[in-house]
Amino acid sequence: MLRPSGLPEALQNLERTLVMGVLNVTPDSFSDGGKFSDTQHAIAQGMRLNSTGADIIDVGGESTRPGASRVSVQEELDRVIPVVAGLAELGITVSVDTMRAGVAREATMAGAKIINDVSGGKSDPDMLATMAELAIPFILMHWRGPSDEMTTLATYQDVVEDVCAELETQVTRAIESGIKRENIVLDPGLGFAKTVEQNWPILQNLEALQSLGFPLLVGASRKKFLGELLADENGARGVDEREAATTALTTMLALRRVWAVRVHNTQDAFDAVTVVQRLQTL
Ligand code: PMM
Repeated sequence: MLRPSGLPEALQNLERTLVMGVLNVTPDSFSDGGKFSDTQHAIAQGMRLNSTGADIIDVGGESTRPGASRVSVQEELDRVIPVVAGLAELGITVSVDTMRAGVAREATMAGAKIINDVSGGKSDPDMLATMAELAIPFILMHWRGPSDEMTTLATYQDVVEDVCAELETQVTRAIESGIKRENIVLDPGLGFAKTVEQNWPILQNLEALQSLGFPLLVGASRKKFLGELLADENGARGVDEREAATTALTTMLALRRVWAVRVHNTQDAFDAVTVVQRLQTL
């Protein structure tokens, strides 16, 4: 299984798909927004995610849901840094979901071990150089534009080929900026500048993404395309009722040996990846 170098030792040798637990410290994220906006609650929730199977806690201070507007740098720092520091102090591996180089730098000083940039270094012109300097794993996601514009950017000739080509271009920029190849993780960015239907061919053709030669992280958890798939006469299935569908995808992703899944329900994901690991080690 491909994995980035520079991970904490405990994660470096795990022979299964890792579970990244989502911890949004924001008042407006689509799934858990508003529940954990206070630092102590957020740290407690991070500990819960960790004790129920999360290998990594992904702390985010800015919502990326479609239509969301930006928060100030100071607001993002105030939300994220105390939570990163609190969890890191407990020995929990933390990644930080940020598009800002300044937040990436401060978060690393506070103990974050991975930076997860949904813009893949496109949003902040200083991000790639900063990541080169920090020299820790960098999750580079496929991204075409900010959340308040992305629904208008979902036009592709061939979604799988175009996503692969755009990721490859961004990887070249990252490497030219000094980021080490072995620190890069790729992510197709499900739901980001993708219509509900465009997510499926990406999931069906993971080999195309894997042939780029990097570890993959996939974030499908509770996303709209699952709610739409499971719609009934009352409309799309609600966010809290997409768990079995999420776990079905986690199982498929583990069978395809992706490096990590980013999920809200860490226990279900852990159980699924553990079952797959057992089957793969017979
Ligand atoms: N999705 C969201 C936020 N951050 N990061 C990565 N690497 N991949 C994703 O798919 C991704 C992400 C949006 O979901 P949320 O609001 O539940 O955090």
